[in-house]
Amino acid sequence: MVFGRSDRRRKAVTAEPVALKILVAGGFGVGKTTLVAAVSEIRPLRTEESLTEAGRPFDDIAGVETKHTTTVAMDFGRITLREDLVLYLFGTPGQDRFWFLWDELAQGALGAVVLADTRRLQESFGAIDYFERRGMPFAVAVNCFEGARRYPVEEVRHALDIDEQVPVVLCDARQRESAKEVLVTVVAHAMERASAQREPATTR
Ligand SMILES: Nc1nc2c(ncn2[C@@H]2O[C@H](COP(=O)(O)OP(=O)(O)OP(=O)(O)O)[C@@H](O)[C@H]2O)c(=O)[nH]1
Ligand SMILES: [Mg+2]
Repeated sequence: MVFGRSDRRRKAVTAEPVALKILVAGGFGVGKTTLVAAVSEIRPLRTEESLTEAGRPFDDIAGVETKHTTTVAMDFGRITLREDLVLYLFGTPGQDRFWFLWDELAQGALGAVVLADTRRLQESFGAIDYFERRGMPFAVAVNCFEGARRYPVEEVRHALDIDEQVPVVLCDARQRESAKEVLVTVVAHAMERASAQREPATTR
């Protein structure tokens, strides 16, 4: 009787999925909120505020003139990649004046997606610097906006001056499958890096 009960409990414990935290970062208006909403299986939490006339001197909407709102705290969503692997997604605010929130959002994260728009690559420099400096694994996802010229990933890598090991992929942040692929890339990259770091250094 007792054995049966503990056995059941053990089963329940092993069935618990692994939960990982992933950041969705990048500059202003690159599609972070869009990506989280596209993949989330729960209604995503958003913290959008209207872009106003008063904010015009600070909010550079050049290139994203159709944009009316901006994230002021974070986006939050969840996606089950496999039955034993759940990702919690935290989208960062894109504007410089919200940088102070990043350290809190980044705590405990396994890795990050840095979204980039090839028409405004410089928007995502700050996010790349941030993760490089902290040694947090990240992948760059080029969000292919309609009307934007397409560049080969190697050209984007060169323009962003990022390491060869950092994955660079093309995506459409509005498409669930495309956004999911980006997340799989980040998780795989972070896992690879973690296992490489665990391996003992080779002796020369
Ligand atoms: N055509 C096209 N439009 C997109 C795509 N991704 C986002 N958009 C649009 O671009 C605008 C910006 O998207 P958001 O998801 O709000 O960008 P964000 O990175 O969260 O912006 P901030 O939070 O203000 O930094 C929105 O109007 C989206 O509808 C895309 O892949 N293609
Ligand atoms: Mg946003």
